[in-house]
Amino acid sequence: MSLILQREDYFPGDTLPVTVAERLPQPSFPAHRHTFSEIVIVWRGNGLHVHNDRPWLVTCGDVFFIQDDDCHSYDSVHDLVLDNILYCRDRFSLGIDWAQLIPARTAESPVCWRLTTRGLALARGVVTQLERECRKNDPLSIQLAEALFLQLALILRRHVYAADRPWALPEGEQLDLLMSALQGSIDRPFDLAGFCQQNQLSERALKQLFRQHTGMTPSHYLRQLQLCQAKYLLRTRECLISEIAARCGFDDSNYFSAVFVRETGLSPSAWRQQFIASARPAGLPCRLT
Ligand code: RM4
Ligand code: NI
Repeated sequence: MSLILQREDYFPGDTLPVTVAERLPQPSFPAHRHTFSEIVIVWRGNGLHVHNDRPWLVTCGDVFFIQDDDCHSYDSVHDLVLDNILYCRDRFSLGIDWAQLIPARTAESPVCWRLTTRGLALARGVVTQLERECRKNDPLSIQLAEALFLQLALILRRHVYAADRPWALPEGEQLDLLMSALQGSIDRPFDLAGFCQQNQLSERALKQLFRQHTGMTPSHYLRQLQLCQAKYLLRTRECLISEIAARCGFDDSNYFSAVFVRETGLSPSAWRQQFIASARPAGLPCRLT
């Protein structure tokens, strides 16, 4: 494979650290390497992108990080519209640890990210500014271009949404995921370790995040949800305490009663008694569904 794209052919100046090559559309393009790196952001359409021998069907919201020694090509394109953000790391002058920001490929796989819709819109705005700035060659524009590139890299980091790497989900979304799992788990035990494993999240980091935002641990939160549900059922249903316990995630109704007493100061039946005298019509059926 001999095609190597040269900096001179793509960068308008030899000090410019970054430039934007719009592809409206991106035609089929043979396998090649570069003497620069690129970030590819796909805006619309679709096509086959072969990156270091691995094929990806690319479409709107896909982002690829291409290192200079990577090899890639485009094929079977249909109205594929993308921007190539070309950059030369050695020309950057801000003291940024780029390795922390721009993901490097691993031995097994190149890096493909998916951006959330919001991330895509934000990236669009920055790329438009960057594209304008890269046409100028004065020192301030060059610095501004680098700053905009930094902004873009940060936006990508923050708004990545990758089903195969949910640890990269924005923190708010990790929290949403956990909250809804907990809410859906009122009637059964919740296995946080299993949940984290299944969603490839770090249990420690997630617990910390949860505490930061709610002031509780996930298990404390779940326990409170279960107790609220139990109070509601005790008040509105005339079922056995053991049935209510089961409905609230407790296999053992003695244990349920012990927890209930500890949390409310009353046993479940005493708690229910408080409402018996009040307006509830007699003989309310036990319907728990
Ligand atoms: C091509 C194609 C290549 C890119 C060059 C700059 O059309 O997108 O991947 O390296 O442009
Ligand atoms: Ni390329």
